[in-house]
Amino acid sequence: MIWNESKECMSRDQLEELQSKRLVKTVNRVYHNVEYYRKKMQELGLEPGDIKDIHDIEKLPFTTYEDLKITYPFGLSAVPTSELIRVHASSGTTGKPKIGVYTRRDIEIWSEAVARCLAMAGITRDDIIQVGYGYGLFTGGLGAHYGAEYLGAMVIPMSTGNTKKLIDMMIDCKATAIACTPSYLLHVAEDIEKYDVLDKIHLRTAICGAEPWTDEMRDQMEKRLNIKAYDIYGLTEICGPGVACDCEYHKGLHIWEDHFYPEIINPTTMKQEAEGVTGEMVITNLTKEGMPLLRYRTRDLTSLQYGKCECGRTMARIQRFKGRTDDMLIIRGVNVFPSQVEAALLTIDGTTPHYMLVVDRVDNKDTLEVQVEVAEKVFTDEVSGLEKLSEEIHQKLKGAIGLNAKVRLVEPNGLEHFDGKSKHVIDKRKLYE
Ligand code: DLL
Repeated sequence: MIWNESKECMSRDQLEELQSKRLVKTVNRVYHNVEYYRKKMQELGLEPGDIKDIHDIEKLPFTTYEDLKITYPFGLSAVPTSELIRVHASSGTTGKPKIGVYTRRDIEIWSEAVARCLAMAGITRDDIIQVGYGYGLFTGGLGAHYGAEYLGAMVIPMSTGNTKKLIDMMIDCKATAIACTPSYLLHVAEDIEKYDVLDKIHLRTAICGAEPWTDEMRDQMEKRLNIKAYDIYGLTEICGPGVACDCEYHKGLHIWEDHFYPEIINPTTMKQEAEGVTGEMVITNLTKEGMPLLRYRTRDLTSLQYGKCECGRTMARIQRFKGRTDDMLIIRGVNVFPSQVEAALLTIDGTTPHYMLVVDRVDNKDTLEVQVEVAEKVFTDEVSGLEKLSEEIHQKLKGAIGLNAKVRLVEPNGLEHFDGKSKHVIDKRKLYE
């Protein structure tokens, strides 16, 4: 279902006109209200009048995590505190959290953006949706909650941390949809199988995001739970979940370009890349009042596809994320993303998507150990079966990442399972730096 047809399906010409108007307004707002941005623009010899339409965006300065740290917590706010009604934060990998602040209108726009995503996943006001993202500073819980209410669906605000209760409520309330991280949904699926209650659940749809996942993982979840699973993207700095989501054709995530202007840049030259070329995604807030960011470098690696989708939407599509620039491991000179390992593992029968890459440096040489949790049915097999599986994983990984990794099979539930964002890397080399 299309929630807001006049926006989601508008012609590219109309969209460009709207984006131009909104960019000019945002640039004026930050220039006059945010000293940090005014200085950044002045350093480039820029005045608001130099930005006349959306094509002038390349003249504007980038915003980075470093800028957020310098201005932490409210230095990029463009309105007086009396107009702000909410703050969210995401733990940065190092140092200060990444903050987002919101006016009442920002919350309304964000809720509508999430409602568009939920509608795209086929969720309606007749649905009962369990929100299994964490509630609190993290944007996942409250973001999905407000979006689902905006749509008119009934929300069960589960949060994370108690899977048994979540499954009990899922059965008792006949929940038809769930919003949570893909790794948590997997954990939920395993417990549903463990308690043997698959025939008691009414789930049809899952809306998963907050971390990278693969088509192989989608296939697995859809089959195990007999549902349709959709990918939702967002980040605290821009607003939270609901920046983009994929439709039933799964050909990329439609980004709501009337609010969030996307660019792909080459992170080395900092120049814009053409359609279809992978690079770092940069997003500009076109309508945010509380803390509008100009050309925010997300560190997420992907490409953009324009052109009308079969679903009728005209909004650009973000292709599956390759990872983050700060996720990329360089092992013996080879670039490795955890998502490549995940995709390879999921093609092998008997493995699970619970895995950990342990990177170390021994005698000045990088080593990689891939720990993989195996499925219950395999674990009860004989040793020879496990040896064969280990060798199969070794070969598949070599094909996928071009490295000889040491494979260590781990018994079911032997690795940590996450109910929020999952972690897949232990890089011991960093400990010595
Ligand atoms: O993760 C917001 C969110 C909540 C999105 C719930 C979707 C669902 P942060 O904690 O600020 O915000 O983390 C943002 O998570 O830059 C990506 O690297 C990653 N990420 C978010 N969604 C996806 C996704 C929330 N669908 C960071 N696929 C982003 C891949 C994702 N990565």
